[in-house]
Amino acid sequence: MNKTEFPKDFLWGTSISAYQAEGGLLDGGRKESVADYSTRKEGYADNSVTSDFYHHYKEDIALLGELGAKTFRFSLAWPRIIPDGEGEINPEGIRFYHQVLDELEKYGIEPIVTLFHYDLPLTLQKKYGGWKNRAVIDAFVDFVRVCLTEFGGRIKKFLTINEPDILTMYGGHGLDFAGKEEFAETKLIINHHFALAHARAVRLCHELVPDAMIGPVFGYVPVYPATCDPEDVIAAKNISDIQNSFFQELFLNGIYMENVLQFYEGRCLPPDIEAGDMELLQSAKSDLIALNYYKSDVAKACPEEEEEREMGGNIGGKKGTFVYAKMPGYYEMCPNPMLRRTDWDWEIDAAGIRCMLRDVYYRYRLPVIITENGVAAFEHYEGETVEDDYRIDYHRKHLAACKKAIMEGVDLIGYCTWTFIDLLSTGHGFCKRYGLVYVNRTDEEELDLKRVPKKSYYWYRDTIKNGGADL
Ligand code: BGP
Repeated sequence: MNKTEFPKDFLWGTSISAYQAEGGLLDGGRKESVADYSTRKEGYADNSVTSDFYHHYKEDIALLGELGAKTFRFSLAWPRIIPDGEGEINPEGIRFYHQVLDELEKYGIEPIVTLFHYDLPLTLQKKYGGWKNRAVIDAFVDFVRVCLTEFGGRIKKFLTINEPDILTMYGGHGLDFAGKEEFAETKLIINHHFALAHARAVRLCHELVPDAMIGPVFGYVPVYPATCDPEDVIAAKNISDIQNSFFQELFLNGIYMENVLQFYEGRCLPPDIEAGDMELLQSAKSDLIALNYYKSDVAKACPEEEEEREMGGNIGGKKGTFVYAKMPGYYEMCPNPMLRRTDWDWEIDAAGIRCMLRDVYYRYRLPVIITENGVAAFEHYEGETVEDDYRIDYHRKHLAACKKAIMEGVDLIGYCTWTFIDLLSTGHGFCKRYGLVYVNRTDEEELDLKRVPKKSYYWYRDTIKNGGADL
């Protein structure tokens, strides 16, 4: 391969998830999921209609075709395929995804499919209390079996659980259905169950669809030390181990990092490791690693006698309102004076994606794919299009950094922008937009849901066409 170019078969793509884009909540036999509750927030749209991909998929995939996308990363909604989470399969749900796959095939677009993107069927939450109960792992594996059997002939890249790291660190997304305290106490148990569910899905995929690839999805956030003071370097390592390496080691190597388990001692219950668990985790060998990248962090040392401070997210998109966490004896997070931030205080850092790619690839030596990368903004459509030059700038710089990582030897097989069409943000309704394609609605009103390609859509189309030659 000529290392100064993107590989010829590079998977240029874009991404959505079911609960954030589909809508059609009770259409076609789908039943409720925890996401249908966790997205109900005063002043914001919920997931009942969102971008209505469920009814617009043909039009949307035609736009994907015009974009020249080589891949489309989406998720299969568990409550659409097995509405109660276990037991009866819903033929209409299966049919819907076959129709989506038909459309993708028409345009020669390869599907990359996430098996769990936060939409746990509500029945499982009510019956078992959610992921903290091992019964949910069995139900998930049965769901995966259905997906592999039904779609394994057509889908050759599967991803297991979206961002177990971000879920464990910050909760939400229905994991705290029974209350934030319960989640805080059981988070390592839930994460252990995610890891077991992942491992069983990997093994099942290898057994049922041996020509497919399967792997985890991490939400990796590189951490820089605030200064070259060795204590700041240790602080950055502390938080990076807690939020990044701990999960990669568990999901990819079946190992628990002792320093991170020590950190959690007294803060929450330990993982409920049973006989055979670690062997199972170690036996499940992933074929690829999917990475979602948005931002980097900065940490400095935090003396033991300081007071602990919880992270406070900037929910409303009012710049400067983010509250940085402080963990005495471990780290204090702080802003990066070298970087610009979005309205939601997410640092814009193209070099960070290169740091991440080199770190992950050279540690695990598996093909990597970027399944999410993008920038959010408040946007309005007035007239012809949306002039999102900042998004073009963001993707151009991040792709250029990816190209450098490829030149440095990283086996990066693809890049998906987050998102294809505007959709519901995980925490901030519809006004926090990431799309290459504007969807005409607001948090308050559904409007006509018209699709309007933004300026970034046309830029990405040209970039795909010339194979990233201008990057
Ligand atoms: C990732 C999730 C996505 C997505 C993205 C942006 O963690 O995988 O589902 O939404 O973050 O986050 P947000 O919507 O909160 O801006």
